[in-house]
Amino acid sequence: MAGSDRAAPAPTAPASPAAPEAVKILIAGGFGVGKTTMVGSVSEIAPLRTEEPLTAAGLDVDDLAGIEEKRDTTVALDFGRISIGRELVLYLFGTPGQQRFWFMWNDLAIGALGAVVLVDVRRPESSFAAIDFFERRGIPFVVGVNGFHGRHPYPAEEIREALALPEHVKVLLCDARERASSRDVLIALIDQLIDAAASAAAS
Ligand SMILES: Nc1nc2c(ncn2[C@@H]2O[C@H](COP(=O)(O)OP(=O)(O)O)[C@@H](O)[C@H]2O)c(=O)[nH]1
Ligand SMILES: [Mg+2]
Repeated sequence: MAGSDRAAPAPTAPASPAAPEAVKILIAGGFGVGKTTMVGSVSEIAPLRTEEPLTAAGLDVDDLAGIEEKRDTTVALDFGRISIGRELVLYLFGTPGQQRFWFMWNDLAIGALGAVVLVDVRRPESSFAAIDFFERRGIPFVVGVNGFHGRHPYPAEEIREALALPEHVKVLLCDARERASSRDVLIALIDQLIDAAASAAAS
C-alpha cells in the first residue's frame, strides 16, 4: 500500500511555550555575610534551609565579631528559585560559610554556571577564600556588597580595588534583605554571563 512504509506523522504538539532554561547559581561568601538572607529574600518558593542554632561548641571556632546578632548557621545548603522573565529560572544554592563545611563546595559547584560572592563590607576578608575558589575554577561570579544596616561606606570601585578584582567582575552594592536588591545582583550576574558568552562566540 502506498506510503505504508512511511513513518506516521508526529502528533501535533499543543502550542505551548518553551520550557524555561534552568540555571544553577551559587550564593557564596564568608560566614554571616547574608547568604541565607539573600536566598530567602529573593526566592519565589519557600526556601529550603538547613540551619542549625549556633551552639556554645562553635564559640571558639566561628568568628562572630561584627555579626553578634547571628543565631543560626547553614550546615548543608540553602535552596531557592527565582524566575527571570519567562525564559530563565535560576536555582539558587547558598553555600555553608564556615571553613569546616568547605568540603561540600566542590560538589555544590558542579554544573553551576556562575556565582554571587557576598561580601560584608565590615569584614571583606571573610569572603577572600570564596573569591579565590571561583577564580581558580574559572567559574564566573559577581560580588554583592551587603550593606549591613543599609550602610554603604565605600563606593563599588573602591571595593573592587580592595579585593583586587579584574574589570569584568561586577561589584554591586546591595541589601540582602531586599528582594529587589538581591534580584538586581542576580540579573547583573546573568548579564555578565551573557556578555562573556557573546565575546567568546565573537573570538
Ligand atoms: N542589618 C542587617 N542584617 C543582615 C543583613 N543581611 C543579613 N543580616 C543578618 O546577619 C546575620 C547573618 O546572615 P545570614 O544570612 O545567616 O548569613 P550567612 O551565614 O551568610 O548565611 C543574620 O542574623 C541576618 O539576619 C543586612 O543586610 N543587614
Ligand atoms: Mg547561611
